[in-house]
Amino acid sequence: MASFEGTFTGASGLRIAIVVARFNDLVTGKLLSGCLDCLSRHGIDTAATSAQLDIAWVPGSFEIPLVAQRLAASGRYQVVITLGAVIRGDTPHFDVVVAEVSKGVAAVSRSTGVPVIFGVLTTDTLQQALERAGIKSNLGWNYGLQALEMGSLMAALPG
Ligand code: INI
Repeated sequence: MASFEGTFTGASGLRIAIVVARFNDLVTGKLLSGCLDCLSRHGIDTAATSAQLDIAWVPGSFEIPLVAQRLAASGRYQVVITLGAVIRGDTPHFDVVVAEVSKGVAAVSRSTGVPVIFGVLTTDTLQQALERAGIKSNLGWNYGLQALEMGSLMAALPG
C-alpha cells in the first residue's frame, strides 16, 4: 500500500505563482502579506529578485480564473495561489462574481493538472473579511501552507 501526503519543507524546487485581485485591496493586500510570510518561513524565496515566486495583479476576482489559467498552463509553476475578496455588501452581483471565480478556479485546476489554491474570501461584510485577513487570523497564511502541501503532494503522486 502506498500512502501519499504533501510536506511543508524542502520546497526548493517549487515554483509558485500568486494571482491577486486589486478590488478590496485593503483585504487582499493583507492576505498577500500573510501568504508571503508563510511561504518565506517555509523556505520559499519571496524576494523581489526571486526565481521561485511570481505575482500577477488583476482588477477583480472575476478576472482571476483567466490569469490563473495562463499561468498554470505555462508549465512554469507547480502551484498557483489565488487571492481575492468578494463582499456581499459591496455589490448586487456578488453571487455572479463568486460563482464565476469559484467555478473558474476549479476548472483551471482540473484542466491544467496544476493545483490552484482558492484563496478568495466571500463574506457579507468588510469587517468579516478583515477578520479573516489579519484582525483575528490571516487566512493568507493557510493558503500558503495549502500551496506547499499540494505542490509537494502532486510531485509525489505517480503519473
Ligand atoms: N471584485 C472583487 O474581487 N470583489 C468584489 O467584492 C467585487 N464587487 O463587489 O463587485 C468585485 N467586482 C469586480 C469584478 O471582479 C470585476 O473586476 C469587474 O466586474 C470587471 O470585470
